[in-house]
Amino acid sequence: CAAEYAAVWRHRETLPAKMVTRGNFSVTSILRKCIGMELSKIAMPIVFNEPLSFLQRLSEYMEHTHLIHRACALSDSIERMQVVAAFAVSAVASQWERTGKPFNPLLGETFELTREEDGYRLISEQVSHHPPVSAFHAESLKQEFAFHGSVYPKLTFWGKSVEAQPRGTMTLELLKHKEAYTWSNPMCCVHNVIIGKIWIEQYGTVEIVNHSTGEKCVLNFKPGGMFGKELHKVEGHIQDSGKKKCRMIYGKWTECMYSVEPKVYEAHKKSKKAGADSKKLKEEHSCDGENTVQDTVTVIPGSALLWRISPRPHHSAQMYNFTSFAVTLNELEPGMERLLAPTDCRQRPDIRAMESGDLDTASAEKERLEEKQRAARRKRSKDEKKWSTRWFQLGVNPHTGVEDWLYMGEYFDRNFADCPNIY
Ligand code: CLR
Repeated sequence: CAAEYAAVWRHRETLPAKMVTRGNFSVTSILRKCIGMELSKIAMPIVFNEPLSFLQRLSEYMEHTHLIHRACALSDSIERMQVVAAFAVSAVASQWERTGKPFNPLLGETFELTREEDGYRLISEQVSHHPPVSAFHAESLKQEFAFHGSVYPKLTFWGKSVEAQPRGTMTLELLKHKEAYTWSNPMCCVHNVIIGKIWIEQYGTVEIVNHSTGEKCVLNFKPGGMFGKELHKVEGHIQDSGKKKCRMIYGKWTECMYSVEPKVYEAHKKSKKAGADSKKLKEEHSCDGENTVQDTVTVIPGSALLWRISPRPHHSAQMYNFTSFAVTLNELEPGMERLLAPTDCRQRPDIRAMESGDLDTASAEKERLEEKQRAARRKRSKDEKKWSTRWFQLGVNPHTGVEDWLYMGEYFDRNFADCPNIY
């Protein structure tokens, strides 16, 4: 039963209320004591949040699902890898300019998302609280693909910046091609979280492996460096099972990705070194009515465009820098309320209150929910009972052989009778 709620629903384009700006909220005193600490141990005032749960934020990996559909339709495995690489990069593109802290999911919290128009549905669950672990599983409505993973974010507060290491494996299965690709996401560092101009770096090597063919894509997310010249740049290559480079991939995770033949790439590099003129195509990309950002990617002639980001919605800056996709995540579609699991984060009163601009209620409710969670844990330990997850189970990822949280199915049968009462 795919069409469960409104078949045709125009998703909202704005949030119900304007965001409350952080102003000159004094947090220095709180934060001075916290350098080097794990972020989850620091009680942050709610103005630093964004009205989404971390489970919803993770589902933003799905914003560019059209790329998975495109990969499914390609008959050549190297061509598929190119598009999968673009998908892996696009999955982290919504991080750009985002500095709000999503709400920590409560243990047992879930989030479901069905997108008929994009042909998939997703379910996620908070499977562990200490350490926090979120598991998600997305599947095509026509059994064409599955995309799943678990994220164990390790967050460190460095005074001016927050560093997030999103441990955990992403697995993309293209069922028709009997292929599985795995990778893990790059590091993310948010600079000037408290004051100053914020900027976000994603850096590190992401290795995408096609387990059926042995082909690999190695992507290097570059750190900003001394003068910020390399900021947002992603470069890499695809190699066949014999380790021969067969395609170069380049671009920026904030903007677009291209692929080109290695020969052409090398020739271009040489000519640039020799000082010969390289054709620079400036691309203007406006993200908001107020601040126009100029981004440049030097396009090497002969390249193929793999992916381009869509512009942020109007007034994104007053909506926590959300993308159009993020704006819709906490929306209650008609008929949805009676179908949702009682654990779905759309039902969280603190997030709902923050979304409608009522920070006092949001803060009080957050406090209440966290206390309820602590009380439930104390009771479990007194009764010597263990928490059991509802939709996912700890197992072994068949492709990597590494421990992973695997979806057990049945969520969409909607038998929610034994869901825990967490709100
Ligand atoms: C980045 C993309 C990864 C998964 C991931 C894990 C943790 C997230 C991080 C992403 C983005 C930045 C993040 C972090 C948790 C907290 C941090 C949202 C989504 C925010 C910016 C911290 C705010 C801190 C305050 C002091 C304001 O694949």
